[in-house]
Amino acid sequence: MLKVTRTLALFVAAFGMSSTAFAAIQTTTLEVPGMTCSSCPITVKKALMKVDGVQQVKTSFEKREAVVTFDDSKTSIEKISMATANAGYPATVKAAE
Ligand SMILES: [Cu+2]
Repeated sequence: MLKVTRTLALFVAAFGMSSTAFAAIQTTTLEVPGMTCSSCPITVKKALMKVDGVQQVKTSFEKREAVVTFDDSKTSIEKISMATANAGYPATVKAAE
């Protein structure tokens, strides 16, 4: 246990500022073409917010997209798009920041 802690401390020290690489907050725009009325974005948002690690969701019915902010140490784009697909809205990645 002590050894692990020491190794981790050295690792953090070695990487300095980039220690945030352990958990990066990412924002991804998903294209959700299946949203056909103004209540669809609400369903999509609810499905996305249930995913562990998702921090913020902004859906736009006009643009047929969902902007998802998530912690990539807890979830992934694959899990996120699976959540919308399970809710009936298959999504594809539009752009990643
Ligand atoms: Cu709808």
